[in-house]
Amino acid sequence: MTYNVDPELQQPIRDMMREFCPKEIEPLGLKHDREPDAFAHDIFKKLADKGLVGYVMPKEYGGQGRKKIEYATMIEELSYFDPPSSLLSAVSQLAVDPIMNFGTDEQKKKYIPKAATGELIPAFALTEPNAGSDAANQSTEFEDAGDHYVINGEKIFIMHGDVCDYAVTFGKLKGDEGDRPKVSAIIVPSDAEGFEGSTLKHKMGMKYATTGRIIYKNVKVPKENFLGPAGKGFKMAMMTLDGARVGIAAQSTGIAQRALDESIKYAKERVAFGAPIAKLQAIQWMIADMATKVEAARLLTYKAAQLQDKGESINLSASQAKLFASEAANFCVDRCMQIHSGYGYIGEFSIAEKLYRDQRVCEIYEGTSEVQRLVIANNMLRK
Ligand code: COS
Repeated sequence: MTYNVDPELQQPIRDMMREFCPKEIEPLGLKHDREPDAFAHDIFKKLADKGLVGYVMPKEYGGQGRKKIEYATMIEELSYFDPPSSLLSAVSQLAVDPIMNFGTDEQKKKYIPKAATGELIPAFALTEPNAGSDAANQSTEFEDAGDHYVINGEKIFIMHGDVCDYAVTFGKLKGDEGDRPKVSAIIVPSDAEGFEGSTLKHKMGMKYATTGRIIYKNVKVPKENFLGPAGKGFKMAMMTLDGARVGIAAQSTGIAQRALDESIKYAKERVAFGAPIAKLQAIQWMIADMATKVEAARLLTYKAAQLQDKGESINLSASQAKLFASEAANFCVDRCMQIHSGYGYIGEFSIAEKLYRDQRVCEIYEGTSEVQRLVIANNMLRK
């Protein structure tokens, strides 16, 4: 039985996901994983129809209005069955978050309800070729042209940037040539002339929650799309990422748990030297370490989600959860592969190979492990 911090809220979600995902999601995921990189519209629709895309978006804007602890549980379970599917849901949440927290009423009404139902696919466009970990180093420019802005620039590694209907785009006002540009944000519809989204090919894992490049060539955007206060975009982005990191922690926990469960199953079945390999201490120690890391990852994730629900700062706890859970998942997929050996390395025999590929990016996106350590150290040292 998986540990819950709030059984009344969490267990029904687990039961529902364990019924829904093996039938409706996992088989589609396995199929798409063997195909060339393309957004899984069929899975996205199934998730949206089930309310799992607008899961924490407010009810008044067409979402389910769930708490963050419920969201973490849902993402963990979805990721257990199919990691890329958990991204299909989480990316819409990531992109809508700044609109929810900093948008005008008109912007919220226009952009959130259709994202909640999956009718529109949003993207969060922060990263640039020269602004990855150093996210403040934005080059994309918004030029004031009277009643609209003209956007020029390039974004890369943008989840769903290739298929999005609109991109919450970060950049700087033209003319800001300071060492540290004052970042602003604007909502850019993808059908605007000069907006070019494309798919980045041959991704290692998470293949059908696609990653894109966006080029903005003289894209005209009405001023009503400007998001939040001018020059406050960096803080808006960082606050959004704090929340998103809890989602990646939940996703990592789901992957780690799956790797553990697959390892236990295989270790009991596989006979070597006259007995199941689960009898060997070498295997038992791997299982023990995996189980302990999974549980610690889960608890850190729930702690951060509960603090979010209380409206407290999660800058520290989100980074701790994301760092630990993603590295725990790395440990678990690696040991899962080792336990399965040849049968793990070849995808036709087990899920170990797919888990191994899907996991790796959890230590990279929404801030690398090194960035999480930086955030944690900053929190410790300024006390
Ligand atoms: N919430 C609110 N405000 C924040 C914040 C947060 N989580 N993090 C930083 N800020 C504010 C600071 O308070 C500071 O404000 P003042 O200038 O008013 O003092 C300002 O932002 C700059 O903060 P800081 O100096 O800590 O920022 P750095 O440039 O050193 O950035 C890192 C630090 C590396 C942590 C940041 O750039 C980062 O998280 N990078 C990774 C980006 C990322 O995750 N990308 C993933 C891809 S997007 S899907």
